[in-house]
Amino acid sequence: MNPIEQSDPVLWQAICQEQNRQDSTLELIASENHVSPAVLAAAATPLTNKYAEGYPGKRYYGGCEFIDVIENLARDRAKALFGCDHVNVQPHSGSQANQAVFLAALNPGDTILGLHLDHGGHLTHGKSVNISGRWFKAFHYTLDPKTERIDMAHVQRIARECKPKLIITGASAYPRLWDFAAFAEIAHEVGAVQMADIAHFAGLVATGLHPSPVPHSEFVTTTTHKTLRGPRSGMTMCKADWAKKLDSAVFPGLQGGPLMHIIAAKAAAFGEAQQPAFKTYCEQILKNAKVLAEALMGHGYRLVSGGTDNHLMLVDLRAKSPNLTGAAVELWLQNAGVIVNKNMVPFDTRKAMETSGIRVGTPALTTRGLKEPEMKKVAEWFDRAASSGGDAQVLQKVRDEVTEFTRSYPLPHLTCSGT
Ligand code: DSN
Repeated sequence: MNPIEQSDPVLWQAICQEQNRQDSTLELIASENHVSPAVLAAAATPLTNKYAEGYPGKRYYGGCEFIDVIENLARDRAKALFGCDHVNVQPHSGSQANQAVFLAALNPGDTILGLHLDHGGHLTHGKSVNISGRWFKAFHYTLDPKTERIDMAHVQRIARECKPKLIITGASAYPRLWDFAAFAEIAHEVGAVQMADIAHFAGLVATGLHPSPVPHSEFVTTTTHKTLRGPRSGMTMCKADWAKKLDSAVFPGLQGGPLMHIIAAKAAAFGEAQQPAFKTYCEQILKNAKVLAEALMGHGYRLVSGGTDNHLMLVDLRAKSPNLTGAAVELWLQNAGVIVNKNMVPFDTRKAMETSGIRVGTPALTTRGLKEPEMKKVAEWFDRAASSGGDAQVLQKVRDEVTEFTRSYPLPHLTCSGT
């Protein structure tokens, strides 16, 4: 029996309900994944008890001799995976991984340039409501209206005009590859440093399936829980000459004690990512994404930029039916057991809480073992739910089929009973 079950049945029930939800639904949120039992186990260790402010060999607390081993393991594995000069594995999240770069490389009021949030960028890349947009003068590049891809001539023009100190690459809803070398050329021309936020496609970079920004960017940040399939957390890599400033920015600049149980889980995930099986997994993510994209287009959906080169795609619902909104479809799909998030499409006329688009990705379903034939089924369920007009009977029928289907792809988890 799990100790929580005995000591706190109310909490245990909610945990089990969430676990059962994950087990019985299809996770198509592009930024989510299912960690391995080893990563899950590492995150649930007594390392959570330990204060370890500082870095290996230079701590502000006694008793850190094994903590040092663990943090060094995580660092060494991350360096080997990405080929970077230096890495800080202490950021608690992707946002803090990015903030560490801001603190290391910028002063308040400096100018930054990143992809617009409405075109696939991220909140922390200069959105006005985020600290990155409040404390810095943020400019944004947008996608080409025809190709819906990044236009390097447009980026160069804006960079020459606004003269940023930092150029941010990477996105949370961009289905195409990034040309980090071309960005580096522009950055060097205008005297900026480049920060590549590879949170979404870090697993693809680690396995050589997406161009790496490491040779071209002063800083590379990532979350560790998306395609990299580690615990919910972040990390920041940099060139050797930024190492000291980066480490001071993370601690004591932004954070206090590191979450050592999560750093252990990162070490476990990075160890898994070094295995040949992880490359096979990432290759399958890409194959699945291609088949899912084709199948969705076959059902009459338009994909932003006409397809995908990575793990995600943005479905523009308007081609299917002009009145369909992302908010409605997200809810209908949820009722059918298919979990997605509404997302603005480039040049969307609807707002972020409504949207004309849905973002979908294949990392989590690929972890569960789904392959190309199953992607076609998933597209069919997506279409039946999205075309249902919210009809409860149609949605329940899909829900029953999805529940039955997921029984063949069980997730390794805690053992829950009585829910
Ligand atoms: N919220 C994440 C995503 O879904 O892409 C990015 O931080």
